[in-house]
Amino acid sequence: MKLKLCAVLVVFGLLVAGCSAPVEKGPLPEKNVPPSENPTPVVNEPQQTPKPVETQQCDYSDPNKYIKKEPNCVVNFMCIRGTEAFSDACGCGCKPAPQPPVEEPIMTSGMNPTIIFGTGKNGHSLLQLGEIKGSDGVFTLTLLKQIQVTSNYLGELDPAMGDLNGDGGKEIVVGRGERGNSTVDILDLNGKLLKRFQPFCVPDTSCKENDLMNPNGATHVAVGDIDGDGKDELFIGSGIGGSSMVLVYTYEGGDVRKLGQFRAFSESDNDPGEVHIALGDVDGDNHMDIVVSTGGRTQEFKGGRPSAASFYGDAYKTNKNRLINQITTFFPQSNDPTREVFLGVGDFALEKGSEIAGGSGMSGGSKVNVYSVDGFGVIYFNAFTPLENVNGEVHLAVGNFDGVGFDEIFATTGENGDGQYHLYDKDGKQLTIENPPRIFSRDDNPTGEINVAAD
Ligand SMILES: [Ca+2]
Ligand SMILES: [Ca+2]
Ligand SMILES: [Ca+2]
Ligand SMILES: [Ca+2]
Repeated sequence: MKLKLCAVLVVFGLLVAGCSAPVEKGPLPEKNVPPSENPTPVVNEPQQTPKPVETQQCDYSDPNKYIKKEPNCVVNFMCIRGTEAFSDACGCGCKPAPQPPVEEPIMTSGMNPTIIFGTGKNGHSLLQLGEIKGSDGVFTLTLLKQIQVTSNYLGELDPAMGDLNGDGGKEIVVGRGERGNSTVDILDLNGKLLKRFQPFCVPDTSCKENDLMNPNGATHVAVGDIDGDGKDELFIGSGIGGSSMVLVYTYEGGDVRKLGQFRAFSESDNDPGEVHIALGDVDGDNHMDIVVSTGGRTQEFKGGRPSAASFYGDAYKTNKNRLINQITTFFPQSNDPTREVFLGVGDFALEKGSEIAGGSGMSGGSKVNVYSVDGFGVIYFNAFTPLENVNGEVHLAVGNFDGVGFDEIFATTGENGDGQYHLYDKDGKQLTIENPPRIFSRDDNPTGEINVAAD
């Protein structure tokens, strides 16, 4: 509780304080208030005859002792720190103030990461926190902290970052690549494990008939505040064989609670059953939407539908998973046999709502295509040359890294891409990153695939 604004007077050598509300005090000595130097006049000055200043000091040794016994007397003294003034039927005085609630410390170590990277296939299960800044079209990437996550079989991590508990600090969410046992971790920025869970049934355990299966064990994650309560929800997409499931969780009190789930694609639209997820308001109604895209292929997959992105508006609020639209991101002539699309959502055009950026999957030619929710193409460009990124897969993170104008697109390589990255503006023009650091060493991330997310 804040103390009332008090003026301190010196009367007969004793410190006496008079509080401003209600203002009941003797006239101030004229010498303290030269008219020409008093720009803020006292407002609501009571017009009644001022009472004499209370000359009795608070009994600081016993804050519970009443100073005056007169019922509802005027509080015109100052209470020490940790106590507060009261006035009630018994009198008035100082009493112990209620203790402020103990807030959960924000474990940020002063870091403000805006981008997070995870090792790709056959990597060493590492995360890297970074900060991108930009000024006058020149950007810097500063690597802040590398975090070792408990290894999974193929060492691939799919990260996301956001404020899950609403304390103003960011948490890290980590999904897994192939054979990752459907694991999802929540970490603080120092890498401390806050929660580990497996949202799908893990083979080798006793799965029941209605359990959600995810035989490949990959989990793709995204975070965003879907219900507008100031806390980011956690979205998990299935891996290959996982029936295109999207699960929505909230993190509270150190645990996770499932809010809902839906199937993002029919089997014919996404035979592999793997989904990538991004969050953003794509239809401009000020409610966050869930954007999902098709994943990689299975051995048996023989082509079929071109790769697609779908948008589910108000899915959480209405619990109806209303499909806003489904668009084709890459057409068959793009020669992308996997139909996989890596997603980013951001503001790249003046139109209402955010646009959807899709990065091509394996053998997709390192393409980035940006669409409006209506399916109109906004930008098309190649994020890497064939030599830079041999298999043509592009991972994306989107953010307004320089804080001005539209969002930028941060693109990283897929397998056999040597861990390279580039930054692009809304027109597909490559932006300069000064002295770009290597994100993971070749030993730590031998295939050069980098998963990336921004917040
Ligand atoms: Ca937080
Ligand atoms: Ca929320
Ligand atoms: Ca929306
Ligand atoms: Ca910008």
